[in-house]
Amino acid sequence: MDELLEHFERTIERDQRIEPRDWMPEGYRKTLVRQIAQHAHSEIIGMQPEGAWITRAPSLRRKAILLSKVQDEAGHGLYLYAATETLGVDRAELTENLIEGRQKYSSIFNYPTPSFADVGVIGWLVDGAAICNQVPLCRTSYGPYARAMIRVCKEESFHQRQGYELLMTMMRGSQEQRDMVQDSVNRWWWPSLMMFGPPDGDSPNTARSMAWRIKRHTNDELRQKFVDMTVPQAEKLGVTLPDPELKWNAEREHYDFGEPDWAELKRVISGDGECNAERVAHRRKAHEDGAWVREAALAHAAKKKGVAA
Ligand code: FAQ
Repeated sequence: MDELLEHFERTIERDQRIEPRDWMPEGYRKTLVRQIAQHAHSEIIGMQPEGAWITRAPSLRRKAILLSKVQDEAGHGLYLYAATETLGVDRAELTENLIEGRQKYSSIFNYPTPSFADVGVIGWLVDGAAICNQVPLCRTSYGPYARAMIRVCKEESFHQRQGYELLMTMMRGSQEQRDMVQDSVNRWWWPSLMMFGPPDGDSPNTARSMAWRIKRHTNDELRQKFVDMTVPQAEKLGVTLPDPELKWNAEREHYDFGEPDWAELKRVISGDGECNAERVAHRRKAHEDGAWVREAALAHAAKKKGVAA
């Protein structure tokens, strides 16, 4: 046992990957299942806020782009469920955990999308935050998760650009369109900062996950990186970020920014956000409506096996 643990620790120290067949401490496996499953659920639930706009997109071009983005999110969810399955859990069980409220998904998807500008702002801010968080995860210590992140990040990059391009177009439009963009930025800015999780002093999992190199940066480090990256983009776009404390700190060479409402994050994570009930009910219905597909696929697989035997 000591030898196995030593080998595991040496692999982590050398920045090599742990693979599914390798021995790993139970806590490491559990942490990965928790994080990767939450990540997969986020991608799947994350299809809903923008998906609501597919039938109402203002042009064929916008509809095609949005459709493709939402399909990519389904793909990300599937790679991530597959990565979780390499840790010995079953995808059906993970879906049950999500719809029964036993596993979390990102707080950000519990906010409503009342205007088409929200599609652009989700691409710009939410995918932007996702990229900040996920690029370092391409070097996470668990091989299947790290490899899934490489493709996911490439696609998220396209998502962020389409969001920014949509907002650029709207900002060149009428005053009403510019107001829609500003209103949307006002609503999404703080929830986007909360995506990175609680502040480091209040984050029970960070120290352990950093030691195991599952996480490569702390929540606050990534939040700062996101702010630094986004402020110049907001200036170029011509929108105001709704934080009076936001200003360049020449000494730190970073932007200073205000404190997100952590009580709101806690509330949303614990199920009491504006759209939590709706998101989970929608997912549950889609799962139940899809039961016949799963049954048909199993029957087909059994039949093929019978023929082959
Ligand atoms: N929402 O100790 P920590 C996307 C929970 S991107 C909900 O700091 P940890 C792409 C946390 O689970 C979004 N829960 O936890 C897309 C823990 O609870 P537990 C998904 C949160 O794990 C874009 C507790 O609070 N990305 O989907 C949140 O070390 C556009 C204490 O927190 C990922 O999942 C939150 N915001 O750090 C799709 C990235 N924050 O489990 C569609 C991978 C914290 O102990 C459209 N995950 N919690 O009961 C991570 O990097 C980490 O898990 C963190 C949290 C940073 C999210």
